[in-house]
Amino acid sequence: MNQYSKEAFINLLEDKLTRQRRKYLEDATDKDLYYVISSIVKDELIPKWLDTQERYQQNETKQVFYLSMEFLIGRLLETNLLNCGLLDTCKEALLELGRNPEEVFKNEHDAGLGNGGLGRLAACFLDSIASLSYAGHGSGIRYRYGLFEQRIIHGNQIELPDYWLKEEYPWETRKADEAVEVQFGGKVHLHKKQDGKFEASYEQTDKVMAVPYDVPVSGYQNNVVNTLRLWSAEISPETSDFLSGPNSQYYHHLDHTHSVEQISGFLYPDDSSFEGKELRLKQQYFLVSSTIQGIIKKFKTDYNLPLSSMAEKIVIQINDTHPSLAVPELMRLLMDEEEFEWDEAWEVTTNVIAYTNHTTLSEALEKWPVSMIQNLLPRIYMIIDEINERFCQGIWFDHEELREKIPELAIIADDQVHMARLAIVGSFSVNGVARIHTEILKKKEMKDFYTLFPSRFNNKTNGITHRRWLLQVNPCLSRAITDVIGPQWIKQPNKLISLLRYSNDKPFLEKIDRVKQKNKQALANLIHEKTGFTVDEESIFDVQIKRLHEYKRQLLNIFHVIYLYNELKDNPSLDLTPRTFIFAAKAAPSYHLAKEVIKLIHHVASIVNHDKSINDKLKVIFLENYNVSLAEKIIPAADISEQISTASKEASGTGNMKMMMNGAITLGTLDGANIEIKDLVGEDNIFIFGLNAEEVLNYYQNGNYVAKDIYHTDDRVKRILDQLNHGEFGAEEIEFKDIFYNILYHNDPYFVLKDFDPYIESHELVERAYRDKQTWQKMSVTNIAYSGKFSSDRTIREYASEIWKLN
Ligand code: 26V
Repeated sequence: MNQYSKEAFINLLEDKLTRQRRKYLEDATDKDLYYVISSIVKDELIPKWLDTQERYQQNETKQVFYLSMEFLIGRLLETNLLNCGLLDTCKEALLELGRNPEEVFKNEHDAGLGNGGLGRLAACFLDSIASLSYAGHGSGIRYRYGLFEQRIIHGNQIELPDYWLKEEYPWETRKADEAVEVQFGGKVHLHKKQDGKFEASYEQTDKVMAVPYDVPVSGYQNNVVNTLRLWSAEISPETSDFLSGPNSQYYHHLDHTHSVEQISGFLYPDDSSFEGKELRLKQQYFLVSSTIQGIIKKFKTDYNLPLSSMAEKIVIQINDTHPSLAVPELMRLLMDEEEFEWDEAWEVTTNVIAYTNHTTLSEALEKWPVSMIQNLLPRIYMIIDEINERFCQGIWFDHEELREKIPELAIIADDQVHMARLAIVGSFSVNGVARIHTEILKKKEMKDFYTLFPSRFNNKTNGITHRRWLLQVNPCLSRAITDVIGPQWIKQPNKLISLLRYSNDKPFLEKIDRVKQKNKQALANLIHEKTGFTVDEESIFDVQIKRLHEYKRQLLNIFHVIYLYNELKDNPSLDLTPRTFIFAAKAAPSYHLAKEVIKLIHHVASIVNHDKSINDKLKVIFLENYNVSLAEKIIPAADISEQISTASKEASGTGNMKMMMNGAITLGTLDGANIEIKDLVGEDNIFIFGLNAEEVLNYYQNGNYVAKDIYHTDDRVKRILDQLNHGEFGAEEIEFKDIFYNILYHNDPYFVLKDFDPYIESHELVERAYRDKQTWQKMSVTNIAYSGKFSSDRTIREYASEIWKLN
């Protein structure tokens, strides 16, 4: 595939080292090598990048733009090497030079421009789009600070700024010549022109320059390089004139510069809870306006078509409601800049924009105060108002049966703009991210919209890129797979299904087991290095890694650990398969209860891990600063994948897919994509427990769940809660009272107590299954075999053929 021998690669490396870093090989640090190898890879990518763009232009290819406030891309060097076919050569070259490739790759700072699932999904999608040779690009914000770095001090989460751009980021190219201007505030006037049409003029707006930085998105060994365009907010040249003015103006200028640069200053660290912060709204409009201006400009130069035909060539997929101002912004640009009539503009807009919903949690639904949008984006507000007016009138006249529901359907209601409603009304496709999630949208959360627009709703079950999450992070497993079924699975992940033929093949099972053992050893070393704790490599590695949220129920997990600990204390000779419980999770900085749970996990860990009387049968590990790179280390070593959300709450989950693909067995509820995993692997190859979605929703509706009853009848539960309440796991007595009160006096909103008993039972089944090595290995292989369905290649093919209509 590539032109370099190991020797040639080493020569190139030496040459670049001297020219770019003024260093000889002997003196080069790992960082020097990182930068130099990145530059070699960039040289490989750039001609392909240019060719790809030219091809799209020449062929007037239909293109999709994936608009997202988050792209959690992690490190890129290894991926790009793999995609160029240079990974093996590079690794061999480094080894020959006595260098450890991992140590070199580690010098890349994770690009943590996302919170969790939604941002990582965007990154996996870009990978699949390019690898399947589709014309699709990402558009996001170049936050100067990514998601905070987490430190834990005495069990407390501390947030440190993530200044990921401190050193040069080698993958980006600044494209100053493609900057556009974004306007905020000011006044709008509508004038009637001679032909009777209205014209909008803007006065005294604050102008901000949006400067794009392009990052290449390479496809897997197919010569395709698409673009992730990240926009940065800068002071507009018009305003810069102040610089030469008198002193007061100078300071005013500095102040203004500061507030402009704030727009791309940092990523908001909340996920799943909406706060109406003005700066966040600015960020959203900044992303949307710059992206769509860029698209229109490019459309005019590259396509020999009128803008009225935009929908034939352009799709804008919006990742949740965060970029839903795309609807009024596209309307605005078409009407105010391109002289479209309302109906014409509406026709284009609603055929270009498609919306993906990622949550039904009511607290996460975006609703902006009317006054905030009016002040910050007066023209946009006028347009939203008009969309709303027409939409409500349409219901009034054409859907009498829904007249009463207008207040629940209106885009503007109770002095707020409801962004999900705007997104549904303004787009041609609305999709959920797993089968059950889409069903809940259609039957419950968005029921009336589904009645209005049945053909818009569709499901696209999430996926993950198997290139990163198997091939790259687990090379030994990948080799073992290729050894038996050949390499076709890399291009066609569905081929992993052939592994079923080896699910009784003892030598293969043993090989898979050795690989897992090796990965567990590596993780054990990392755990030791990071926490000082020694864990038993033979123990069950039971893993829960995801954002910390009540609905994800890390609390249920730690309650089980406390239960096991209590059992061992009562009976130290209890025959228990040793377990290592591994957690990693960031909590939103203002999410008090989530932070309490982190603290509880740490306090339990410090008691359990130091208690000699339990003979190392239990260990509790919390790895701090969960991010993509840490996930890459943990996932290949997982035996059990904890996916224990309250049923109906987790839209899909994607960590479940990553761990399944690496041979872990899911222990989970019937929620999100767990259900689809279960349907594939069958009940014997997964551990399912607890309430299902219907039961949960019925409890909520009927209000007939009483947590206190369980506290009073289940001694195990009472003991744990009393231990919390009496400060047995706290430094002082008051610690963990909030958790206690939340469960007993707020009636356990996420059914931790209700699912406690079935969860314990399920863990007992896990333990029993693990004792029978061969059965376990067979389960593991079965999971890997069926995981091909969860490659994001499958997901992207579905988007491309059913929504985007790409070739
Ligand atoms: C929500 C909000 C609320 C407003 C403030 C800022 C903010 C930032 C991010 C979010 C994201 C919430 C939605 C989300 O992340 N959903 C997750 O999407 C994954 C990919 O589809 C899916 O696997 C998870 O189940 C779902 O929770």
